[in-house]
Amino acid sequence: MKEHLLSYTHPAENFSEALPLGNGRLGAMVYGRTGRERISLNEDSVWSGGPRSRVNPDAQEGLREVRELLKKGKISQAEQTAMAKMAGVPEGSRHYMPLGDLSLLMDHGDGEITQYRRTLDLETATARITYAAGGVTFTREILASHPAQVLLLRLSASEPGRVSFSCGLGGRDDYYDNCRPCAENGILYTGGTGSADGIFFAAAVYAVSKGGSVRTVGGEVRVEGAEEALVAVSARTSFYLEDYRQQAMADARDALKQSWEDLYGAHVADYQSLYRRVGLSLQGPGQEGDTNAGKEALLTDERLKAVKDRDDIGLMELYYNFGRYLMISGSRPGTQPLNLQGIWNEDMWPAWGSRFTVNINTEMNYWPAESGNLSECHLPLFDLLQRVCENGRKTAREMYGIERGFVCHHNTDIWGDTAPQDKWIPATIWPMSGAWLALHVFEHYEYTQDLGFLKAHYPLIKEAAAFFTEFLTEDDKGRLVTNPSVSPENTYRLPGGAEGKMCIGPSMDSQILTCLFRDAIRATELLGTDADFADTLRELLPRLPQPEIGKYGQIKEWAEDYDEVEIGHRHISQLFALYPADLITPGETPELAAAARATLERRLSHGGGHTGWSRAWIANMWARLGDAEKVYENLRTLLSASTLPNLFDNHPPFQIDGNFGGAAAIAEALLQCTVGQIRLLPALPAKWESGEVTGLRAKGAFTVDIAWEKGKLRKARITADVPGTAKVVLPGGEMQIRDLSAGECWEITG
Ligand code: FUC
Repeated sequence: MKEHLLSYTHPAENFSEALPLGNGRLGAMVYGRTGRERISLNEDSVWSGGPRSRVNPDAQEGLREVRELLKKGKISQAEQTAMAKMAGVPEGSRHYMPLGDLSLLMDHGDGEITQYRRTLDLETATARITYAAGGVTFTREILASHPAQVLLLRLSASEPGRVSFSCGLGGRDDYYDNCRPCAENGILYTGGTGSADGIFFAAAVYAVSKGGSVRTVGGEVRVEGAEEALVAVSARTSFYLEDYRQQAMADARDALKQSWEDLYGAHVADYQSLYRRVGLSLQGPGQEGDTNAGKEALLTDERLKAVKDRDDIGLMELYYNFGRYLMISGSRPGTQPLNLQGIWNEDMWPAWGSRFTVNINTEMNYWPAESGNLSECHLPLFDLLQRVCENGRKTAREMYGIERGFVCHHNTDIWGDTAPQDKWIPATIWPMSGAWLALHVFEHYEYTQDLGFLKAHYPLIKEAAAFFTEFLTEDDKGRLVTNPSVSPENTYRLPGGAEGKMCIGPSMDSQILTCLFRDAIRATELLGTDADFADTLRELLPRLPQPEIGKYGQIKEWAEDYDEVEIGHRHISQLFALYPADLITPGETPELAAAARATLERRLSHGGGHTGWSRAWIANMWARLGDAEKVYENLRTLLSASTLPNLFDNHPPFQIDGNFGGAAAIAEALLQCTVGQIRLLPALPAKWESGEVTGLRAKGAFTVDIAWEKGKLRKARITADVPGTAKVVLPGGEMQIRDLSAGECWEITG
């Protein structure tokens, strides 16, 4: 199948039914309403307030006390002290905010609306709404252009002179200060998020028409009696530009100097240069009777309801493509990274501030980037990490008295805030996110083999690791452990029945550090730099605790073999080693892999995987364990239980991480890799009977195409970007690819 279309027969009633568009920076949710269209808008730098320094002035004293209290097992006292003396002040980093709503008041009479259709075409990144009113067919096409940096709408009708409407921005009277005509056919809206050192923004709405007239009326642009009209909506902020007002006007005005055909052509060419790098085609149950012509008729919301009772392989294909679509639409070089809602949020006070929650959610957003051949979409994360690093040095010094490196806790914001975010014991004091994010830097290098990138970004890896050379403390077995920390966001039960959250040396921390030290050492070798620092890390590395097996045959989550209070907890941090890391593999650590399986089974048999992102993580873990049927089952549950009508992931509420985690799991079923090893079809579900994937990427800068039929490999092709050697693991054996030169490819036919 070729699944690229989301399709509906009714307008969106709410955000969860509206369709997302984005050019990386500007986001839009299209409701597709007939009388009064609503398109909710975002610009990725519209965040509340300015940068702040929030380190608790009592933090160092608190740190000493908390460490001692934890060592003595006085958990509750330690937690109370930590919240009072270590949590950031004031509480809370900045949050993401909407830009406003574009409304279009359509003037097509009161006739009955018939033949309504609303689609989002992932191949062209274009939303399209058509319906008939009073015998005339009206069409609205909407896209977010990256080349033109505007949201564009084309409105047309089947009869000349019938396109009449008013359009303008609203919905944000709480922070728009000004709205004035800036041209005969354009309005400029300006505002700020309420604080003098915060972010100011400007949005412009311009329109042009073929036939009829365009003029501004009040705070809107009015088009009357046209054959066709184009509307451009732009937005710029002071976060990126000093002359953001001028630029907002120029964006919209200049875009409309071009024809729709040119604008559309440039948009599609730009978008497809990313989207078409990967092609996925799955064949299996649920596709009987589907034809290409009939595909138009498949309604996305109905498929989602039906997938509870029937297989729909095509929907999985669509979900993968949608994940890539969201990545391209929400994260481009130079933009902000994807937050909890990507870039799509219409709430003034969104859930969890729609921030960067960096104890899993932001990282998960980028899991499919490299394998999905969207490496450059990963870059905004490193720009944010740069800001985190700068602030985090200060936090390391002021909060922990550590002069080297940087630290960040479980949330950050557009300014790269690094102080503990809130007062929530299961999450707040967790100094590991800088370390986890730094792993993404090295991962980007591993996939691209871009030494220039590694050189430029190596300081992030180095400083993330350097912090821990001072922060780690010795446990009673002489091992090096974090203190204080948490196993994100879980609660344990002490033998006496009391509960605890904060602890010394949770398993995930040691796993993250094992990977970070390994990557940092490797980076120094590749760059021929910092030999002394590498030696320090080589000494510390063997002293980090390794994953251990507990009384249920599970991977221990904490240093002690505690029970969890909520056995089916959504976080499965102790399996970081299995995915995203590669410290546990069925081939190399079979006992730990069996324990990882026991851990997953234990979580799942107690209601685990109840949030979308958790379900998606679980699917990835099953893929790593090579359990194809469990991958399938969990992907299907992700679709049936945690997916909203517009295909957005549902926490609940909407949270985009599951979309990316789910997309990553689909790729993970088809291809897994470490540097030097490429596994083809490692967890191919039986129901993906036949199929093909082209353009996936593997570490070592390889591009991989795989075709299979009735569950058997039919053909594979591996192309090297740079000279390379790798072991290829096939379903039935292994082969060695030796010394491919740049551009050369290796093929096998099954
Ligand atoms: C973590 C998760 C929650 C949610 C929040 C944004 O705190 O435990 O489930 O995803 O981030």
